[in-house]
Amino acid sequence: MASSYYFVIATLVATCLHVINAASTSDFQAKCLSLKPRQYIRNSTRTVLEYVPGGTNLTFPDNVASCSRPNQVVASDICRLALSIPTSHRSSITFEAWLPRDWTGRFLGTGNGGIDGCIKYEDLAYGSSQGFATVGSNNGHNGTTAIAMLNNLDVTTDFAWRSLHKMVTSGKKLTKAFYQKSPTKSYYMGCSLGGRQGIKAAEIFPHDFDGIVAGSPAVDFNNLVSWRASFFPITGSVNSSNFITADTWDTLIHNEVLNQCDGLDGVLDGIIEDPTICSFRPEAMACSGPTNTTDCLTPTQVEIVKRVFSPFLREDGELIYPAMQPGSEIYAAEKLYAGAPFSYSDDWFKYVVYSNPNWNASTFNLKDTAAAEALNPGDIQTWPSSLATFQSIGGKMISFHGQQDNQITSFNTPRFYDHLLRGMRATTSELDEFFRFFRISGMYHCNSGPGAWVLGQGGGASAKGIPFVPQNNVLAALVAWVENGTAPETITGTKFKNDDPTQGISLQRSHCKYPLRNTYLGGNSSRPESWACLPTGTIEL
Ligand SMILES: *[C@@H]1O[C@H](CO)[C@@H](O)[C@H](O)[C@H]1NC(C)=O
Ligand SMILES: *[C@@H]1O[C@H](CO)[C@@H](O)[C@H](O)[C@H]1NC(C)=O
Ligand SMILES: *[C@@H]1O[C@H](CO)[C@@H](O)[C@H](O)[C@H]1NC(C)=O
Ligand SMILES: *[C@@H]1O[C@H](CO)[C@@H](O)[C@H](O)[C@H]1NC(C)=O
Ligand SMILES: *[C@@H]1O[C@H](CO)[C@@H](O)[C@H](O)[C@H]1NC(C)=O
Ligand SMILES: *[C@@H]1O[C@H](CO)[C@@H](O)[C@H](O)[C@H]1NC(C)=O
Ligand SMILES: *[C@@H]1O[C@H](CO)[C@@H](O)[C@H](O)[C@H]1NC(C)=O
Ligand SMILES: *[C@@H]1O[C@H](CO)[C@@H](O)[C@H](O)[C@H]1NC(C)=O
Ligand SMILES: [Ca+2]
Repeated sequence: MASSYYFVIATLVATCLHVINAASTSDFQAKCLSLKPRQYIRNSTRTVLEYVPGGTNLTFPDNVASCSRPNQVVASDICRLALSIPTSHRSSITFEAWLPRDWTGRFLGTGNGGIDGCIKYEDLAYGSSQGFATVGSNNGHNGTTAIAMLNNLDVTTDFAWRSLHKMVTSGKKLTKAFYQKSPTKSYYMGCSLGGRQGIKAAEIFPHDFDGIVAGSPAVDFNNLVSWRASFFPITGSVNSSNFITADTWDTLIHNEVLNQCDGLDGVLDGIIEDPTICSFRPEAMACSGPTNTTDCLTPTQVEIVKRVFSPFLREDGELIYPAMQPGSEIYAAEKLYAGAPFSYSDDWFKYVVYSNPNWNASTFNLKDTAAAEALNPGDIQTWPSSLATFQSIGGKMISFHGQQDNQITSFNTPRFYDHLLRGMRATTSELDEFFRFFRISGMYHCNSGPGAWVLGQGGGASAKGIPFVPQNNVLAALVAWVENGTAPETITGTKFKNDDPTQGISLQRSHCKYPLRNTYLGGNSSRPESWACLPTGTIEL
């Protein structure tokens, strides 16, 4: 009797819950479809307004192919809104808001990459699944080239900063209209160009975000573009006699880098914990005698490798951009050392700096560097010497950088950190009050690599298999810092076996806050407790 009585009650409760759930789903759907964005965003054109149930594999038939994002699985129930919003009489942004049914009250802006043109749908899915009202934009143009910037400074300006700001101000208005409540806190997350966008926002629109994750930031952008352009004249074209093939970079050179530097941290694991202490000597691979084999380098090739790993300097020896860090060669060879113009730099000079599609990347030299710097198109540089306003209103920023980054040398972020220290006349512990930088060993550009690289940083790496908690997830760490005052001391990254969370954890490491260095204490090196963050002794604290 009793058991069937309870069964009836349980069934009734379950049915009621289901009805409540169904009712709120249809309410949410109705609320979604009744949103009138033009009331809030003047002159905007609505292209999509739809309720999307969690689990839907959404397709984007109009998204340009070069963005390589034809579809996205949506993790949780959302109201999806897409708009075209003008930014001038000759420019506009494509804007998306993914407004979750289970809203935490938080707002999240997402960034872009390269010289895109591409909405990061994976970050919209990630943010909305964690309860953020999440917005993204195409940064003012579509696709992965800069052709749209040719003779149109408005498109360049959108790319440099205006698209993000427009996206945030529009996104906050729409979030408030939709939920009838302003967001409680506003966050940003981006990597690479997206890291730069976050730092630029902190500099010129310090009220836009309460918290910013700025990964592998493309700061000092003009000089970054020149540094990347500098490799083609160094390597020569694929057909030149001393061209170093991707195969040679992959095997011969990368293996020699590991041979010289992997063990400096006490553990032979393919991870160079701190590449700043790796003084790589390519001479070790020089052919002994006139042999022509793939097992050694000619004298000219030794010089090429040396130049690749040297700082990029002006004629008077002043630094333009720091050296590529060793450990990145496998993937750097695919783009930066491919014996062809690096497309992002090539486009920037052709369509933005010189407005000359016939500009020839093989002639790149220091005059081009100076021209790009002097022009600073759309004020894209992003090299603030102070973020005092952002700090004074309570803003918090977390930066991270993969220590085997193959696209933006990780040596540039310590340089930026030191630039802020000097500009703000701060000590590291003073900077720590609002800006913390974590060096992620064994991570390539923004994600992947031999190290413990899964940190909840978005970009498709999302939060694969890791909990949304401050210790393991950089976005959760930012939320805890902003809302609870708990600042992260370390960020624990995870490496899954074969990068597949279903196969289990292969390694975890608690990455240190700069300028501390992860130091091996002994024991199982795949466990975080076998390492400690210690002062390097080479940096004045
Ligand atoms: C909206 O469009 C009108 C007419 O084209 C224009 O005059 C006005 O400046 C635009 N407003 C905004 C905010 O873009
Ligand atoms: C989503 O749909 C596309 C085709 O539209 C398909 O290629 C892809 O595998 C699907 N993804 C999932 C996870 O089902
Ligand atoms: C960019 O693509 C979107 C579709 O994803 C389209 O609605 C928009 O008009 C395009 N923008 C430009 C400037 O071509
Ligand atoms: C290199 O040589 C191949 C075949 O000889 C040719 O097809 C290719 O265009 C050349 N590439 C460059 C960049 O000169
Ligand atoms: C090595 O030998 C091959 C084939 O004989 C030749 O094509 C290549 O140019 C030589 N490379 C160097 C660096 O001398
Ligand atoms: C670029 O300049 C190089 C060196 O002067 C020359 O060999 C090459 O043909 C030029 N490329 C184009 C596309 O004009
Ligand atoms: C919030 O702060 C308290 C006290 O500093 C700390 O014990 C707690 O773990 C923090 N909670 C979160 C979610 O960060
Ligand atoms: C070391 O730690 C890793 C990660 O926790 C674990 O998978 C592995 O089995 C451990 N190795 C030994 C020898 O205990
Ligand atoms: Ca190592």
